[in-house]
Amino acid sequence: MADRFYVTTPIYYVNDVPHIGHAYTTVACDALARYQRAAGREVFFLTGTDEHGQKVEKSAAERGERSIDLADRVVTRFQHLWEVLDISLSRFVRTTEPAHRAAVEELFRRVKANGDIYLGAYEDWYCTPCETFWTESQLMEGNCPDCNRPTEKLKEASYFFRMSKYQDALLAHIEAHPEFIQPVSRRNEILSFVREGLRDLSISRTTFSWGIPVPDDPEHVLYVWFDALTNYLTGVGFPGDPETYGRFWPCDVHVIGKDILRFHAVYWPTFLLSAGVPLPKTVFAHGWWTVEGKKMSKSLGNVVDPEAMAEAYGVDAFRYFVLREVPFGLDGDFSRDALVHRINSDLANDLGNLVSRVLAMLGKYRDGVVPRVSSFGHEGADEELREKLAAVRGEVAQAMGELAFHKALTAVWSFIGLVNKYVDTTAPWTLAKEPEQAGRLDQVLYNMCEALRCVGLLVFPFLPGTGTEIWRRLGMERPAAEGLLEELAHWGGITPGLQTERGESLFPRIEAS
Ligand code: ME8
Repeated sequence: MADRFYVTTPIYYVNDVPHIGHAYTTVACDALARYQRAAGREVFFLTGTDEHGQKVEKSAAERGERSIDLADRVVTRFQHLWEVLDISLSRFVRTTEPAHRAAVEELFRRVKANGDIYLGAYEDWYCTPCETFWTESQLMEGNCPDCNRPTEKLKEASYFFRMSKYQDALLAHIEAHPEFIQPVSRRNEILSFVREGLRDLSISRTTFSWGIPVPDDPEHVLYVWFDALTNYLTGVGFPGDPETYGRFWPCDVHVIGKDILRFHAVYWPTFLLSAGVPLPKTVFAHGWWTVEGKKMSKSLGNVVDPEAMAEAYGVDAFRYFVLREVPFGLDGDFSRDALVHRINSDLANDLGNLVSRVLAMLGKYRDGVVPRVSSFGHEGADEELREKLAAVRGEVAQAMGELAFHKALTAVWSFIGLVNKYVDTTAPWTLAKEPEQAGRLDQVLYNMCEALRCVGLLVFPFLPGTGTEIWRRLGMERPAAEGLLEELAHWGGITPGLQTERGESLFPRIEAS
C-alpha cells in the first residue's frame, strides 16, 4: 500500500459564513487524514477558500468594501472554526494567493498549448441589476431566478475550453476505474451525463474583474471554477515545488458534497487530461444535510453554526454525531434531539461510562496503578476480548478504505460494548472480596486498561480530544496522536506500573429539555 495519502475538502466560498455543511465535509476529511496517519502514512490534508468571482465582488460592493477585505474577514472565520473543531490541516489555500495564481496560469498555459482554448462568444440570458448570466433552464418564466426581473439575451466574448474533445477519454477513464467516482449512484449519474455529450465550456468572463486574468488577455478573467479547482494542485506545490507535488499528486481523494460533483467529475478531469496532469484517484460525493427536516437557508433562519454546537455539546460530540448518524454518501437530517440522543447513548452510556468504571475500579483496588501480570488470561472472556479487537481492527480498516465512517464507528463501538460486557462478566468487585483471586483481579484489571488503550487509539481519528484524554488518564508516556494502529496487533501494549488518573466524566448526560 502506498505510504502517502492526499485528501482534500472543497474550498469554501467567502460570501457565506461557515455552517454545518462545511464542517461536515471538513470533519470527515480530518477523520480520514488522522486515520491514515495512524495507519503509518504520510498525509497531506488540504482545505481553503474560494475567493474570486462575481458573487464575492457583488457582496463586497454592496457592503462598500473591497473584495479582498471581505475575503480576509471571512477567511479568519473558517480558519478559526477549523482550530475549534481540531482539524489537522497540512495547508490552507486561498485562491487570492500569488502561489495559486501561478498554478492557475500554468494549468491554463498547458491547456492552451495543447490547442484546447479558443476565443468565441458566450450567449446567455443576462440580468442587468444582478449582473449575472443565466442559462435558459435556470430562468423562472423568463425572469431572473434571483430577483425575478426580466432578463435579456446577451453575447459576450469568451474563451472556450474544448471539453467535447475529452468526452471519450473521460468515459473510458470512468469505465476503467470504478473507484474514480463514488458512491456508485453518483458514478452512474455522471456516466449518463457524459454519454449525453459534452459541450465546450466557456472559461472566461469580461463582465466583472474580481478574478485571475487570462494569461495574455487581461480583459478577461478566468471562470471561477477553472480557478477554484486548480487549488488542489496549488496546495501540493504545483508548479513551483516539484518535490512536494511529486510526493502527493495524484490526489487520493477529493471529498465533496453532491452539489459540486459535475465540476469535480467532469470539468476537472477534462482540464487535467488536456494539461497532461494525472487524474485524482477518487472523487467522493457525500450527501446533503437538512435541519429538522427542512432545507438549511438564511431566509428560514435555520442555519446551524458548528462553533455554537461545539461550544454547547463539545467538539467530539459534534464530530461523532455527524460521522455516526448518517452513512457517508447519503442525505441526513440534523436535529438537536438526535444529537442529544447520540451523546447520551453512545458517548455518555457506552464510552464515558466504560472509562470511568475501569479507572474507578483500578483506583479502588490497585491505587490506580496498572498491574503487572505474567499472562493475559485464557478464560473465555479474555480470549473473546482479544479476538474481538483483531476483528474490529480489520472492520475499521475496510470501512475507512470505503470512507464508511459510520461503519468504522459501529465497529469501534462493538468493541466498547464488549469491554463493558467483560467488566460485567469478570466482576472485579467479586474477585476483590477473595484474597486468593488477587492474581486474577490483576489480570482482568490489566486487560481492562489494555482495552482502554486500544479504545483510545481506535476513537482518536474521529474524537481526537477524547482519544488524547483517555491516553493521558492511563498515564501513557506519549500522546495518542503518536499512536499507530499496528500497536493494536499485539495484546499487552500498556506498560505495567503506569499511574492512572480517574478524572471527571468524559461525556456528562444531557437532560432532555
Ligand atoms: O461550492 N450538507 O463552495 P461552498 C452537506 N467554492 N454538505 C454541505 C451542505 C449541506 N447542507 N452545504 C454545504 C463551493 N456543504 C465551491 C467549491 S471546490 C474547488 C469549490 C459542503 O462554500 C459540501 O462539501 O458552497 C459542499 O460541496 C460544499 O460545502 C460547498 O461549499
